[in-house]
Amino acid sequence: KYPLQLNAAGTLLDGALAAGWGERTALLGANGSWTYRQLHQQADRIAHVLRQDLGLVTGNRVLLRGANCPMMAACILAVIKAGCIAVPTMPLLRARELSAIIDKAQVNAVLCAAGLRAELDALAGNCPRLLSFDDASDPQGLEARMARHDAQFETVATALDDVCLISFTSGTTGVPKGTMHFHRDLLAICDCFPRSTLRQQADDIVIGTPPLAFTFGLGGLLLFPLRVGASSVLLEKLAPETLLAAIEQRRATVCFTAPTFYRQMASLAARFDLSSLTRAVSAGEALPVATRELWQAAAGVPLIDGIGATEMLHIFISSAGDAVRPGATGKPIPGYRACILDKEGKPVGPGVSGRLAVKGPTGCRYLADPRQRDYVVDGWNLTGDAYEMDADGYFHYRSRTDDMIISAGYNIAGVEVEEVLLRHPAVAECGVVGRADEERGQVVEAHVVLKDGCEPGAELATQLQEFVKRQIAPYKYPRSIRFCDKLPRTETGKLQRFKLREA
Ligand code: 3SK
Repeated sequence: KYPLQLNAAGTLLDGALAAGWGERTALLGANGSWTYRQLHQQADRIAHVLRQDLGLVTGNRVLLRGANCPMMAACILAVIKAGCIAVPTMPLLRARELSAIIDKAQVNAVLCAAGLRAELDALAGNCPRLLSFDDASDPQGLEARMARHDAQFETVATALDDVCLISFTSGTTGVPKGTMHFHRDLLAICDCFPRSTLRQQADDIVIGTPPLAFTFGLGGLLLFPLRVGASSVLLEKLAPETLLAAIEQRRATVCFTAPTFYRQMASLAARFDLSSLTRAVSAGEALPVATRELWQAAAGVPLIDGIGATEMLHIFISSAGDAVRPGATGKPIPGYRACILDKEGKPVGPGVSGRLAVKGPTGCRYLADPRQRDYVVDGWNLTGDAYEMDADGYFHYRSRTDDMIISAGYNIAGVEVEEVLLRHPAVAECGVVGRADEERGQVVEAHVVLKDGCEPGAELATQLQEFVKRQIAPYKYPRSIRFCDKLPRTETGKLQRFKLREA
């Protein structure tokens, strides 16, 4: 339904002015806010710098490095508007990881926040042309160059299925993959979940933690609000208190973050006025029922759970409002289809768990990666998640397909044990994995972070084991319990179970 000639950033930015939203607030950052007109002008000036100063041509790749702030947002949009391909990267990446991305994506230029240059400077010979932003004193910096250019740039005519974004994911296994997305994909995600499920409105003020370099954040905090003329608060400092204070101060209406963050915010929520909030989206990890209940009770705002994937660009299963069924992620959002496949790739019916397969307007296209063959089969995207569909068509998360624990012949989903442990008053966070065991093949091992003031030790370990045995089949109880200060997580908040297994 999109025109053959399509530029996603042009559609969003030029479309906003054409819709008369020029004077509306688009972005709120730590140092002030930008209207839609200002965002349009900034992006246009950057696009001129890319094409004229750097000599980039259509299809060139530009690595972006910055925390969530208006300039980072403008850079992403400018790269796409200029017909180039945006390669946003997570702010915490180190030189080695950045170097691997530069090589793999064959990056032609880099736009980097001045405060994050060090890791790229360390690459010396392996970093293409680099311009810093957010440093007004740098005469060669992006802002100084922008000042010499016109605030109007004619959007480069691209095709709807030209690549405009390469998003890297290290996933939970630690081996990075580049996922390529078309111009039409960026608009498709705006026209699916936000319309049917989130019900994004022009007067929304969105806020949240996912980096713009993570497609959860790119969609939720930038593309979705731009599509409807809403406003987005971009936060550089991310802590539960900071997010709660910003919701109160900015009167935010929609929040995007991961389950762990909702859990942490729940214990602090009473100190803040969250009355502006009408929707809270949870994704990035499976949402434990305990966390859903804790947040709802503390903040009075129901959670909209969703599963997405960098490969699929954004959320494809979710439910909101009266359609929510606690314990289930939801149903395929309009535009997507989902089914469960057995080990042979055959669809299974309700009540049987297997691999989740999805089909829709977006899909996986790995950049030069043999794993493409395993991910897309007959047009179905085979996610790495084990799910079960119930008789009413709701999809229930079971585990990552490679995370199923097989102990003495029993299949045990670590997430089910985590659900129970999280209900214990001493447990702040936990991760449950299988540990090799001569007798049982694997045993269930829980890595537990305790709440402040709780004492780790054999007595508490036994209490936790008994607690689990009382609530689910006793063969699932964690025979091994390890207390730790924190759990290994990716920058996007996903638990790295492979690191727990290695521990
Ligand atoms: O990776 C995920 O979990 C995710 C969730 C929502 C939207 C996008 C993504 C990549």
